Amino acid sequence: MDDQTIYGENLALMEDLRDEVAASLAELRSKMCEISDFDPIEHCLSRIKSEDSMREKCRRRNLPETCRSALVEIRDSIGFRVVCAFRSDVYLVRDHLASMPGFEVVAEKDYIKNAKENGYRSYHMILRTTDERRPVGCEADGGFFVEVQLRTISMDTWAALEHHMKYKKKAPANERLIVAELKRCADELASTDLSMQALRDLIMEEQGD
Ligand code: 0O2
Repeated sequence: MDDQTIYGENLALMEDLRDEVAASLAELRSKMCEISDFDPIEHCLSRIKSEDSMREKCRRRNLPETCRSALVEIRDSIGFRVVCAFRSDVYLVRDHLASMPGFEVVAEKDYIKNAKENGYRSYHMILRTTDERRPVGCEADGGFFVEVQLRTISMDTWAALEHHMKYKKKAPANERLIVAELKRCADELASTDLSMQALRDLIMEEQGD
């Protein structure tokens, strides 16, 4: 393994970018609490992908373990997971991120409206810096990427459990049954998310919010 970090000289700038997006989300939260007394974000996690995970992902994708692979080919070196109580909040946060100065949206996948076959639901965005901040030492012709996964609490609970099963070294004996049950639960949770959203809309409407 290289002695040098796979991110080369970019790590400090990546940390600044992560802090900037986190600060923007914190700003949105306080603004929304002031306006409507409703925090759109239940919790938010962010990370710079660890050296080991990034190298492992390069190998999984048959890419050389280089700074270029980590910052140009792979787009989740900086990652956020934003968990919201309600579906509409997911889209509110999405709109906020899409209008952040200094960033553009380069890809989006709405696995909430178009759930994956296994039941996975989440809204994925890839943002990229549009200002002068670009990775150095890896022939990047664009900015830094930031991956954001947005979901409701129930989608998050489901994804964590499904991830746990998928990455277990030994497949469970009753895997087919578990996969089917997970799918059923995902659909039930999605239906409850919709009911909760309708209830919230009703309550807010009656209160004239
Ligand atoms: P890791 O090791 O978690 O980083 P892209 O990253 O866009 O180039 P892809 O696979 O098209 O590649 O992206 P997609 O579908 O947007 O998925 C990105 C990430 O979402 C995945 O990371 C997972 O963390 C999560 N994800 C996607 N599908 C599922 C799913 O079915 N179940 C769960 N639990 N999580 C999922 P990676 O890239 O797989 O790897």
